[in-house]
Order: sequence, then structure tokens, then C-alpha cells
Amino acid sequence: MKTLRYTPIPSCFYESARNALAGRLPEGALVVLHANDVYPTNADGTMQHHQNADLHYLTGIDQEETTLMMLIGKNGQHTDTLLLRETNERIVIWEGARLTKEEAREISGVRDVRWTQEYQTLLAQAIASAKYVYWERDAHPRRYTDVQTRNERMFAAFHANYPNAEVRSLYPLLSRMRLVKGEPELAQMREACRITGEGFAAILPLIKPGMGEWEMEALLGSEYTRRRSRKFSFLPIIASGADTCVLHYISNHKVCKNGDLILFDVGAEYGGYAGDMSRTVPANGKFSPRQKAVYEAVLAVHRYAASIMLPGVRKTDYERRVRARMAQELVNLGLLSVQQVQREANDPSCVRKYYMHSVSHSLGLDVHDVCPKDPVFAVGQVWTIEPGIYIPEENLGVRIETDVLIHPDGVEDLIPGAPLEVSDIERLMRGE
Ligand SMILES: [Mn+2]
Repeated sequence: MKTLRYTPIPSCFYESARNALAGRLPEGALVVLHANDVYPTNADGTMQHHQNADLHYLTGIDQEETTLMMLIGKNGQHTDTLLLRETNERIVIWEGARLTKEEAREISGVRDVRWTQEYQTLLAQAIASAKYVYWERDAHPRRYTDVQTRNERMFAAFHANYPNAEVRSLYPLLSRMRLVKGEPELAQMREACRITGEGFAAILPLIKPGMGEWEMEALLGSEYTRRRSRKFSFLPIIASGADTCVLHYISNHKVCKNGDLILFDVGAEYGGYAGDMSRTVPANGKFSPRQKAVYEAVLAVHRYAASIMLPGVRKTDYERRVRARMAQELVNLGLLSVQQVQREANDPSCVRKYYMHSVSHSLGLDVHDVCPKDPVFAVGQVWTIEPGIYIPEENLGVRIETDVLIHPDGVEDLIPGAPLEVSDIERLMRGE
């Protein structure tokens, strides 16, 4: 096996993931999953390939034009076939050799590896003995795109050829499985989170008024890459001044000014897994009294949320309790009146004026990872905790986000390397 930038997950993890999926499927089920396309830009340009997360979860293969087929037999037995893009002379010269069949076997544990040329023949054979077809199609509740994925495009062709096949969704099964992380996945996530936090702590002493948001992005990217991250796990948000109130600000094109807060919502990817962290710091290294008051309010809500994220708690209840706690802080800051909050004692929707997003999302191969509807917290799940207060009339937004692993008795902070307390942030920014 080649030495890689990251330590790969052993193939036995992917084998057990396929066994677990097969055990949840009926006899006669055929599973078909495709890699994501390499998306075009203009002319002959392309974007960086980003693997389909379900395919990654079941095989560990991070290569375009890959297909996994699984035919489920009696008692969860299954026959798996992996199809790969075959290297030719042109690919060797221009892109570099793709995986050999032997390399793909070592990574995924799938013994039957073929070239993609056999796709139609193998599919026809499998369909002949299949009763149901589980074709992967992304059903994330917040997914919105006009662009057809490779899975959807291949499905359209499949449906035209086999209009009578009984097609079922893989999403409910895989989203439940991916919600609880296996030990090898946690090792990757710990590393993604370690890089995310330590890389950020490393650039804190360098931040000064007059610095461009893009310069901070460059410094952070350098720290992440040196630590073997392949890329930011999502487009980094480095927002100063009024843009701290823009939840998904990604232009990072302003110069930060003395007296500004700077909101970082950034993450490093490692081995396909995502870190996701937010910190808010003063450009000049010292919080003003008002900035500090808002920061401490968000931190108090963060601490409260972490204390009630326990196994067995329903996420919707958790979110409601955090909103109620947030309401108290917004009253203390003079942003809401006691009467406003009391009118909606059970679930104060008035908090949404200053805190308009949810406090937690699951994290894994995807930044906003898969998740069943109305999940219940359980041991082995990884969630973000990210309350925020945004006051556009004061050009002041604060978000504090950690990633946590749920244990039987509470949560573990996976990003201990990045400061949370005002005093720790100010000390690090002084270079001490
Ligand atoms: Mn997040």
C-alpha cells in the first residue's frame, strides 16, 4: 500500500459496514451506489472531486467513476462487486494511474473488483435475480440543487431500461448507520478536529487590525495543510465587523478594522471526515465591554447546551430548551424584554430575531451530516454545538461552535486545542 497523506481506515471497517447494511435488507435486494461526478467549471476545467459519502462509508474508495453493487442473499449474506475506472496510457500521462484492482481490494475488502466497462452486463445479471433495487439517491432534508448527481443520472437510465423494478430508498438505512460513528471513524474525526483547533490557535497571535480576511484564510489553510488536511471541510467563513451577522459569509474579501470582531467558522477535512468549528475574536486582541458581554452570553448558552446533550434526549426538546436559555441571555443583554419572553414561556420564538439557526447538527463524512428525522441523542454520535447571537444594529455577531462526541455520562469536546474563554483568547492573541 502506498504511503498516504492520511492514515486510511482498515478495510475490516468497510466490510463490517457492508455486513451491517446487508443485515438490514431483505433477501433479493440489490444495492447500487455510484461515486460523485467530477463537476465541470468552464472550458476544460473541473472542480476538485468530492466523493459520495455513502460510497466512501461502505468502501473507502476515494476515486471518480466507482460503483458498488451488493446483492443480498439469505440471512444477510451478500455478494459485493466494485467497478473501477480502468487506467490507460492517456490517464497515466495526464492524471496519474488510478487504483489497481489489488489496491481497491486492499482498501475496501471487496474481493470482486472489475472495470466499469462491465457495468451494464453486471447490472443486467444482478437485476435478473433481484426482487428490490436500493439505489442511492441523496435525500438530505436540506438538499437543494438543480444539478443531477451521477447516482440520479444512472438511475434515470436504469429506470428507462427496467421500468418495472421495485425501487426503494437507501437513505433511511444509511443515515441511521452513519449517525453512530465506529471507532475507526472516530479516530479520523478526532484528527480532523485536532487539526481544526490547533491550526486556528497557531494563527491567533498573528491577527492584527488591517489584516485582510483572505490573509487569515491563507494562514489557516497553510496550518491545516501542513497538518495533513487535504482541504477546508467547507468554504471557510472569516467575517469581520458587520459581516459577523451574515451566517454564511464566504467572500472573505474585507480588511478587518480596529474594534471589529472576527467570526471564524472553519474546519479541516481529514481522511474524508469533517471538522467544524466557530470562534469569535477581537481584531485588536481585546474584547470591548459590550463584545465581552455578548460573548459571555453565547458561552453560557453553549455550556448549557453541552450539559443537556445526553443519551436519550430528543433533539427537538434539546433545541427548545436551548432557545429558552438563550431568551434569558437576550433579556440580560437588553435585547428582549421580560414580557416578550414571558408571553411565549414554553418556546420563545422571539429569540429568532437574534439567534435564527439551530444549535446542533450531526457531523461526519459530511459537514451537515446525514440524520434521521427527529433524532434522539445516543452514545457514539458526533454533533456540533453552536449557539450564536447576531445584532446587526451593533455590527456585532458572535458564534461559538465545538464538535462533541456523546458518551454515556455527557459529551466530550473534540476540539480542546482552540480557546473558548475570553481570557484564553486574549492571552493567545498577545502571543503568550
Ligand atoms: Mn456547524
